[in-house]
Amino acid sequence: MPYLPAPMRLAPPLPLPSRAPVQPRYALLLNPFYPKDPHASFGKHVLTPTLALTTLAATTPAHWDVRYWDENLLMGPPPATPVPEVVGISVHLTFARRAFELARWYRAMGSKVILGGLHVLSCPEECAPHADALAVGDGVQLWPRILRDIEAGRLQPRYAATYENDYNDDPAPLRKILPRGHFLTTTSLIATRGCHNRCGFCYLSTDGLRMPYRMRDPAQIAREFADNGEPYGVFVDNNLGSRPDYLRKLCHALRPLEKIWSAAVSIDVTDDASLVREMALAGCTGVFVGFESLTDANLSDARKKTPKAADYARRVRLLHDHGIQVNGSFVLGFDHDDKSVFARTADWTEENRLECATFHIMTPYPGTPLFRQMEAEGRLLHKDWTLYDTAHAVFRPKHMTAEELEEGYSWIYRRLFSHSSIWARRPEDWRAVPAYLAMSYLYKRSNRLWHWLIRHGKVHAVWSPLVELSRLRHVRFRRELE
Ligand code: B12
Ligand code: SF4
Repeated sequence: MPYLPAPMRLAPPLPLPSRAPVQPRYALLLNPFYPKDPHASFGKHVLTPTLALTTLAATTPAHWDVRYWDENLLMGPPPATPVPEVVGISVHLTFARRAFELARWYRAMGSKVILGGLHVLSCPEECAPHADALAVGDGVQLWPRILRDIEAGRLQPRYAATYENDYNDDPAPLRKILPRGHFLTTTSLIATRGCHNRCGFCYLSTDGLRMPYRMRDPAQIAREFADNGEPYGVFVDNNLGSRPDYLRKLCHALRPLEKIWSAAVSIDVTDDASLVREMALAGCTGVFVGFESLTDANLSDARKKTPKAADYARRVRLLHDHGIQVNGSFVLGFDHDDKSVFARTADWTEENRLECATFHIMTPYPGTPLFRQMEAEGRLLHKDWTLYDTAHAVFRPKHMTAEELEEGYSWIYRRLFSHSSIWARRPEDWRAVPAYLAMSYLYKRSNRLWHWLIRHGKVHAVWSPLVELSRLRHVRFRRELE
């Protein structure tokens, strides 16, 4: 069994509710605990913070005191005193149960609890009994309205907003509320929302979610990146490459910063080699690509508009030739997958020297076309959302059993994190090999170290020198490319 200490598995116990008085105009924003998958690196949970809470913080009126607590930083349960007047909790389906527990605890102390986030959007009825008010959709528009209504004593049970306003009107996230030392970088950036695709398994195809592709002014993004003072930024956009013309403009704005960054893009970003070159020159050192499957029939079942799987290898090579590492994301358990999918996917990942790969057991998120299909076919095994974490089989696959799917998932992670696989995937350019090996071993094979670093708030201190070295190496590489 891989290393999984209790603090990575179990939420911290909550003490008895405090009897202290409620502190007016104090709002606490919470990211609840979720159990970690021991097959993957613990590092990914402290790579960079979600922007949900910092974005809300930026919209909080100046006369409110706003604070942040992320239970996944292993600093214990959120503070009970002073008792906040308002507690805002971000709810995803995997940690909905914990979010409800926290809501009960704070409500017992007299706080008003506001629930928002993806799970509130897809399952509002389930969330409603646990909240004084629900925020369904874009919190940037809703949070200040909710606080105003609380001040005026007219809080409504439900607020709703779509994602159709001008994205340039959103304020920059308030990153200064974050405990910097606890993240590899606090520069999570978001330049766009939405995606040109609507894959049947993706939360973007949730009923009622209206999110056209919206883009922010590239100059504003570059300013945020510069202002936060970190050498490395992570774009948390669903797909930074949905509009190549926009990505090109963004790259022009980022290039003078001489910083490095990574982003999720769909593989069609490689349709135009000159765009890949612009990305490299602007500091892109890694992309997270949702290949999803190497079987075209699976991709068309999912309604993903994507190049043929046979062309993936050439496209990966184009990214590598520009010094861009590839973290491939694969979904396992599609209807055309049988037990051979695990070895085939692992072999392909090694043959094409993907520096990193992330695997997900196919998971039907409530409200999506995939969920409706599985429910109609009677293939859902249960609705215990805590297990809807892409590490468990929650449906009956077509060509294997649920147990075989989970075993295959565990096997493929073990294989990809093995010494021989790490070595097989080393870059062809020998100058890049030492840094690749150092990063791979520290990221993939050091969960004990990660646990220690997270517990002691040392993530930033220990990783910073390595990140700065990567930046300097990339700046040299850019000079050669120019
Ligand atoms: C950063 C990130 C992470 C980080 C941090 C996660 C965390 N919770 O701390 C890391 C890398 C650790 C991570 C891990 C995982 N993640 Co993740 N992650 C993201 C990512 C890329 C960005 C989140 C973000 O910052 N969005 C930007 C903010 C501004 O948008 P938002 O979160 O939607 O918030 C807005 C509204 O929802 C609302 N809102 C949100 N909260 C609240 C609260 C209140 C009070 C109010 C008023 C409003 C409000 O207002 C905000 C502004 O509009 C998203 C994809 C995406 N682009 O959103 C996936 C995503 C959230 N992750 C996802 C998944 C599946 C996972 C994993 C399970 C994957 C895995 N197998 O490892 C893990 C485990 C986490 C878990 N168990 O939940 C899915 C969730 C799907 C679902 N339906 O629940 C997403 C949507 C990706 C996807 N395309 O499928 N993730
Ligand atoms: S390409 Fe990715 S982000 Fe876009 S809809 Fe499909 S899964 Fe979601």
